[in-house]
Amino acid sequence: MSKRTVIKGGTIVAADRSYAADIAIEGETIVQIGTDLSGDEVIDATGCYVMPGGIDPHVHLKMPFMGTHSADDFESGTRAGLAGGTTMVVDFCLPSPGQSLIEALEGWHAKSQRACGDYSFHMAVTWWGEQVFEEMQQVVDLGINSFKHFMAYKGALMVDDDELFDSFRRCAAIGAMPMVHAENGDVVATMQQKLLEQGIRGPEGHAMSRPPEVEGEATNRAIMIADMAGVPLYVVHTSCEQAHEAIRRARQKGMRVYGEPLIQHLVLDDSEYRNPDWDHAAQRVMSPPFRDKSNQDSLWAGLQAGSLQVVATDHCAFTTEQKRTGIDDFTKIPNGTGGLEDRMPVLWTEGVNTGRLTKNEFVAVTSTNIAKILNIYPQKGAILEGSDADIVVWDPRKSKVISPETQQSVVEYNVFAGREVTGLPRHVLSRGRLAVDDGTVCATPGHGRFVKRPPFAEVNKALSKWKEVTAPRKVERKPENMPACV
Ligand code: DUC
Ligand code: ZN
Ligand code: ZN
Ligand code: ZN
Repeated sequence: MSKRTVIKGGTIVAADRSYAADIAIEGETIVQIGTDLSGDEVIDATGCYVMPGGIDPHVHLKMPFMGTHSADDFESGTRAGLAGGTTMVVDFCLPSPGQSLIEALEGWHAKSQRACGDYSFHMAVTWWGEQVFEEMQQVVDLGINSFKHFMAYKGALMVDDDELFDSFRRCAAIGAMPMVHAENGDVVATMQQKLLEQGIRGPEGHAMSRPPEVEGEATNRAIMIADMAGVPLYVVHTSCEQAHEAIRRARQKGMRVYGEPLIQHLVLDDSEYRNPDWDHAAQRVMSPPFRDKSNQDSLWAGLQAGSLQVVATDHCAFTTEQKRTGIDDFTKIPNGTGGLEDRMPVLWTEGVNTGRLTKNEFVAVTSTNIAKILNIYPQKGAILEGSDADIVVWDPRKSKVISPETQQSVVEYNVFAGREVTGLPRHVLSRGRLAVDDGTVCATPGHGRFVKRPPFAEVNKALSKWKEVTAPRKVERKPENMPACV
């Protein structure tokens, strides 16, 4: 029989309630919740909250992007997550246009072998054709139930509306959920050219080329397409009121549409791009860009009201040297910021400690809602008998000042540097194994496992009032393949 570990003396904080109880773990699993439990080993949780490990549904580890690769790999990225209480991440498998999805997936499995914590993948649809159409079913059979679509990055990753419609209908047929990066890529590309022509070449041009309007429009468009395809929709990195408003309206009509603010957009604003230090501004270049205070207020309100369900990071860290590729041209600055280690402490500090979120809401938006939306609840996202022992013993009095000197990420700066956080993990368990012990990170490379996410049941579909008129087309958008008008 395996060793029995007991977490004693803490208050369990779940998405729906808080209560005092001990937790017994055998192997990788929670086996008992109750009072006065005993075991071979005791983890002291006195004065702490005991919460399900965080899940970050949106990260990019060693992703080939904009001529380089994001700097954190699965080892440093998942270690950073664990250091901050996040026990599972979901990365995006990105086939290059024309590449087999299955071949790309093999590559992603190969590079995740040294992950310290559990992980899953979303599959990106970066091109369209019969092969993609067919392979989407295989991808679902291999444990991936979500397909991401870029409405931006024209000429690289972007797919257009007919491809979105076909892919969304394919998702509906195979029990998968489409996701979108919602920005109007055509308008962004035009704005970028105009700004460069006007001589605006610095990081401030990045935000100017991607105003909230381009995000609001694309969010509305993706929602309309999902409605017509009869499928739920997950909108990644919702950063502004215009996108949030579209999501609210769709939900009010009865559609399953989910919105995912990032911790960066909740607490950092667009004044960062006007910092005279080029490196400082470029380090904060990501898409969508940071917004003004009124948009931040909208995101916080959405988390309170439940119209936005999830807080992620889009962790996609680049070193300053990598950022300098765009020294003369903001369109060449690799897009992305880190945040995996800081998401939970910053959200606790700015959300729970300020009274904007309850502790239970904190657990919902960092873990439980995500597990439910991604169809892995209650294996993940819960402290229940039978759930994986992914657990954070959270000390609400522990403080630190965020600094790149002490972080796990390999990049040499941190967009939250200098910020004091109160509320940090004391212990973190990844499937029963200590990854943070009394504040010291002791994560094990290779311990992380791929988590399969089963397809959604028939009932998990949007309430489209449209009847499907045609089956999704499998063919590539070549003129000779276009059907004749009827
Ligand atoms: N946005 C980023 O900032 N980085 C990675 C991809 C994305 O959409
Ligand atoms: Zn490469
Ligand atoms: Zn994106
Ligand atoms: Zn992303």
